[in-house]
Parts: sequence; C-alpha cells; structure tokens
Amino acid sequence: MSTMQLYTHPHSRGVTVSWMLEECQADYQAIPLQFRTDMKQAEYLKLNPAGKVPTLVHDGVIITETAAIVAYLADLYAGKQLAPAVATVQRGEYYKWLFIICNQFEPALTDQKYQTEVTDEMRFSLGYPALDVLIKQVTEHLSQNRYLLGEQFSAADLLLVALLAWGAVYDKIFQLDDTLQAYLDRAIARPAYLRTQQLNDGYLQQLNDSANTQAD
Ligand SMILES: N[C@@H](CCC(=O)N[C@@H](CS)C(=O)NCC(=O)O)C(=O)O
Repeated sequence: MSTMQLYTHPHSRGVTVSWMLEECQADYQAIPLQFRTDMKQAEYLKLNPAGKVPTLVHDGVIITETAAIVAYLADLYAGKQLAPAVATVQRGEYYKWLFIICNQFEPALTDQKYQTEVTDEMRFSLGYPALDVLIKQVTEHLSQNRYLLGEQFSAADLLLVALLAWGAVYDKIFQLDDTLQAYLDRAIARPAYLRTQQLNDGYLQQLNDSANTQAD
C-alpha cells in the first residue's frame, strides 16, 4: 500500500484522523498546515476547496471530511476490526451511529456552542434534535454497552469520543456524567490515542518553529 498524506493541524478535526491512522498503524506522512495562510493557498484549495483540514490523499485520490476519511480507513484496514463487515446487521447499526454523529450530534453541538436560536418550527425540519436529547440517547446506550456497537471499539466510537472531548473537555459546552466520562476515559487510554497526542504535540512544535523562522 502506498504512503498516504494527511494534511492537518494539531488543533483541528485532523487529530481525529491522526488517531484513526494510528489505530490502523497506517503508512502515512503528516503535513501540518497553518490556519488562514497555508490552508487558503491555491495549491491546497485544489485538494480541499473549503480551505479546511483534514484532507487525506491516497494513491492520488483526495478524501475530505473527517468521518469519510475515518470510515474509509476502517474498511481499508479491515483486519483492525474497527468496522463490522459489509452487509451484516452490525454494519447497519454502525452506519446508524456514524450518521447520527455527523448529521445530528455535530450540528447540535455547534448550535449550542454558538447559541443558535432554534424555534420549534425550525426544529421540525432541521433533521436533528437538540444536543441534550442526543446526549441522553448516547448516555442510555453506553450505560448498557461498553462501546456503541457493544463490546468492540469501532470507528464510530472514535468519532463520538472526538466530539465529546471537543464539547465537554475543550469548549465545556456540556458536562459528562459518570457513564460518558468512563467511556471517554476507556477510549483515550488506547495506545493509539496516546501516540496521537505525542505526534500532534510535535506538529504544533513544527508549525511554531516555521512561524518563528518566517518572523525572523
Ligand atoms: N466537515 C469538515 C470540517 C473541517 C473543518 O471545519 N476544519 C476546521 C478545523 S477543525 C478548519 O480547517 N478550519 C479552518 C478554516 O476554516 O479556515 C470535516 O469534518 O472534516
């Protein structure tokens, strides 16, 4: 398999992809980019027209969107068992959680972060409930299951944990109860997560060093 390139920033959703690449023990090269400058250059906009990270390039094919990249890697490294086999009922449940996380949890989190006013009429057609409804749903599920799919940690957990960490730990938009805290702790104790933290500290240093060199 050829080396993949990950365009990322250590304070971004790119960390979620880093974590997945580490889970898969993938062969990849990380290319840290500065916000506002590198990400808005014409060359990079050809890869990701939104001017955002992460972007993964594999065999010349460009894959954007954190969840798409994570789901792609789960299938590519099927031996790591981070996604159930295709055409099984477990795969259906896995898709359910992936789409709840992307289509419901993330927009609801963003609404709460930015205090977006959502009227009942808007809610009717918005396609996702308020954040507290989703937190209740995952809390109830995880109070009876070690992970979203039962005993086995999956790519869906990795995406949910990233959002829980963002919302509860970094932005403090909501609090984790004992169930969610224990779930988060289990996930971030994984060796791949710990390696990801170290790697991203290194990317931050690399970006700071290059910014300082340019300022000299
Ligand atoms: N939907 C995209 C969102 C990517 C995104 O918003 N990335 C942020 C960092 S977490 C970014 O690059 N922001 C910089 C900018 O927009 O200039 C995904 O899931 O990958």
